[in-house]
Amino acid sequence: MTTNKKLDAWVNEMAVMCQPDRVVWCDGSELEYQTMLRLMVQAGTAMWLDQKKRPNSVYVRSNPADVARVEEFTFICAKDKDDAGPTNNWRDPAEIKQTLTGLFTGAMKGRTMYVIPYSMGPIGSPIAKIGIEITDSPYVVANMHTMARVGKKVIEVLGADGEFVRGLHSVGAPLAENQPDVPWPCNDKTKYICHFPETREIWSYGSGYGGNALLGKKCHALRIASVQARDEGWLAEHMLILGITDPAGKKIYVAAAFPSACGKTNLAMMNPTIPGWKIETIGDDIAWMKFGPDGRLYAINPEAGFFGVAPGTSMKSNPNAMLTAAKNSIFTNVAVTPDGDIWWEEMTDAPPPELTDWLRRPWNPGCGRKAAHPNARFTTPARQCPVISPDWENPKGVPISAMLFGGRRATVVPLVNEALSWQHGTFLGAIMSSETTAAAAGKVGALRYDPFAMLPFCGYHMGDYFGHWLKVGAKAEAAKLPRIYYVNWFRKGADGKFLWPGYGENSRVLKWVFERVTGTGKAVDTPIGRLPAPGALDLTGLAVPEASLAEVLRVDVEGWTSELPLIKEHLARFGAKLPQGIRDELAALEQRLQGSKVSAGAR
Ligand code: O2Y
Ligand code: MN
Repeated sequence: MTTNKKLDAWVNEMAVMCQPDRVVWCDGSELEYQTMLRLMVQAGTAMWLDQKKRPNSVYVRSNPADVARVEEFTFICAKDKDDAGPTNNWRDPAEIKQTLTGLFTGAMKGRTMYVIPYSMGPIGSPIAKIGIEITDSPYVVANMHTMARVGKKVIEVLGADGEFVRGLHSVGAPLAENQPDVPWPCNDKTKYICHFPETREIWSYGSGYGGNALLGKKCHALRIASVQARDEGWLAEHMLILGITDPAGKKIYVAAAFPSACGKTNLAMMNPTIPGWKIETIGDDIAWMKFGPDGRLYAINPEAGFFGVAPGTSMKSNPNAMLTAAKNSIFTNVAVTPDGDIWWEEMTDAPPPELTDWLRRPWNPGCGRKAAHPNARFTTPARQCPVISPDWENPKGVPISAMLFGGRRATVVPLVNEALSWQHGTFLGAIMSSETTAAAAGKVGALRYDPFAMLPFCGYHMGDYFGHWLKVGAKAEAAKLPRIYYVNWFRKGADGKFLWPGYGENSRVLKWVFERVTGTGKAVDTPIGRLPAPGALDLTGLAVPEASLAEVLRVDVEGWTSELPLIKEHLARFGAKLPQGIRDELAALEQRLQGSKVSAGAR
């Protein structure tokens, strides 16, 4: 199985503790994937979809108590509480290991323990990292097959003394002898998603869903990797990666960070509306970036698939995601049609006349309930995406020319704003914010700061994370660093309607970014950064009133000024760990805003 003594010893130790009926080392083969699907169908976890409509695809319904990431049970277990910082839940590693050892003892009785060797990133890429996930869930094995590179080749690359991230996962539902299983085993009382940054370990107990259980994704590729990146001088970010090519064939690569529900997957695989321009997808969720020998930042997508949110995805909003998920996919918590296909809210203009909803109940359009869970997901191979980049598996990664930060802001924040420097861009990332929508808990329209969209995913103190970004910038040649932009597709007018059409029209903003980094785009200096000069944003053929375009690009000095106390309060959370560079940028912004009011008053 492996010549790696550390791996062998760890798997044996975990097997002794978890007491599974058998241990299976995953080889990553197609046969293994099919075996997992069949096991899930036999257990009632999954149902085959109509094989003509959705070839080789299944439909899975989870336990209603296990439908999303559980941030309240997610912990960073660093030795020093201060290393977890104010934005993470913390547990003492020794104490929580004791609790977890108690929970994991006998946790896999009656089940199979699967050992999944996986590579985050193309196998053997200098930017990729290896992990081993131990799990008692066939659903996790099947999803990991799609989301990561799994199997024998990984064991070969790991070799006798390679390092790996240790991930232990159990649904926390041992079976007594002859006890029948349930379709979605999980533990509805106890859940722990624990990260041990110092020892590069993840222990996840009680949930079988998404980010809680597919440990390569958020747990490894963001929380643990962000700590590795800090220690080794690179960046592990919650960012999509795309390539954009102009009509002359010149191509650049862009990475972009947005909080959930801001259309990251849509942007990653958009069809541009401007003639002659092309967008290609490298990744839709995570970017790992390291400096290449030429001094530029190179990015890989550590994942091999998309775990996309289904509701809202349609042939209108994201045709390329729909086409990707046409086959070889797993659909979780969506609704199912009488003829064996899937459906979710907004997938079609009119809903089908009858469905079975995600809770197995009959559903019809007038029944007043959602057919799919709002966090219903499709797991689908990235290689099937019609606009996947030919470079998406390039082991060297792709050179990043620009980074976008963004949020959902109805007011104040303009369509696009170029940072004045890497330090200013880091400041813009640090103050990223979104207004909460009716779907989120809490007050509608309240500002939620989500620095770099990493709030739930940074494995260490967020103040140190800002410091790491500044250090990365300081050690690089400034001209070779990506330029940083803050974008906002969601600004609204006085009538409460969106000022900017979004979706494929966002390619106009990407075109300006392209032209800025390649030297032809014109900009004007403003107190908040550089905005497109008059005429610099290509608006040809765009049916949007002049007044809306003026408003979406307006620098709202009053609005920014009245937001300063909120920004200060947000940054104060990081106490003494807030880097001087961020303090300086805050002071500089305040001064520029003040100065612009004085000069406006003098005019
Ligand atoms: O609910 C989950 O477990 C999935 S969360 C997720 C999945 C794919 C991409 N991004 C996210 C996220 O929360 O950022
Ligand atoms: Mn994400």
